[in-house]
Amino acid sequence: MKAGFVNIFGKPNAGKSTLLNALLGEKLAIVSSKVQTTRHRIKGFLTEPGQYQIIFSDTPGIIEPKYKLHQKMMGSVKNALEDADVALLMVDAKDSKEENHELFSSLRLKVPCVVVINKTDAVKPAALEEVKAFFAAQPYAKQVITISALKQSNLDELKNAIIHFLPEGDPFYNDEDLTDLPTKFFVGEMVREKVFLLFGDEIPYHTAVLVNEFKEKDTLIKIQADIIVQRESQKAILIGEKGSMIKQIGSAAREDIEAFLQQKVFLQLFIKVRPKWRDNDQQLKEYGYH
Ligand code: GDP
Ligand code: K
Ligand code: MG
Repeated sequence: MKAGFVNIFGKPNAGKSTLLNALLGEKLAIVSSKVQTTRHRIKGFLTEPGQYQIIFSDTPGIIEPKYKLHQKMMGSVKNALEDADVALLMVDAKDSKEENHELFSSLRLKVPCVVVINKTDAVKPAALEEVKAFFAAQPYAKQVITISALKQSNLDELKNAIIHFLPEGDPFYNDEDLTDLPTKFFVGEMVREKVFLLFGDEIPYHTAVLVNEFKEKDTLIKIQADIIVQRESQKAILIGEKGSMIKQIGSAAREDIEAFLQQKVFLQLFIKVRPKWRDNDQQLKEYGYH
């Protein structure tokens, strides 16, 4: 049997989280068109009993840290660099090849690397061939595969390549497990995603979500979560006129959570102001950024 860690690296917005979800057929990682949506290392397991267990990790896009939250984010990337058996180096086909090449070289990975050129649906075939040839010539590229994570095209080819490079070994997790993170984590992420989708420029980067209560009550799951922001003015924006925005966040998040849990949910959201939480070790820990 083959088993091991396959970690996805790349610049912000390459499509790493979209790929994880597409490979697993389950929405584990939140997705938005904004950079730095993903803050954690998120593992998802793909198991074919007796044949393979692939432990995928989605990671935050690689950036220069500007505050402590960023440092924690890049810490999780570093961990993923250390335990990879196979690395997927993901590049947006529309993005600068040279910049991505510089990043991939700087990672100095010693494990087999598959360069995954994503967003084939958004470029012309000739341009794609050029990107493909460029990466095929790089010493770190064991293989180059072009996909569209969004349209789910060519994922089987990618999966076969991964299995080919995966080491022999026993499975690390039970066949039926999908992830090692608690349900509560995903619930918080679904709320956070709505903030990324509904609000412009700055707000999402000042926001964290803390799930305080997760209780099964008869046929319903009761969830209470706090949305944390840094300033009173941000709180007012999140609440919106007569509560219109918080209502939108709540109903969109509830829909996703119900689909994920396959159960009816009562979701209660509060907004709290915690100045400078992004640079406060204790608060970062409380909100799940270790
Ligand atoms: P990450 O930051 O690398 O995790 O990227 P995301 O998965 O969050 O995706 C960033 C943006 O790119 C989102 O708007 C996605 O819908 C979009 N995206 C991801 N994969 C594709 C793709 O194959 N084609 C196109 N056109 N867009 C994609
Ligand atoms: K993103
Ligand atoms: Mg992501």
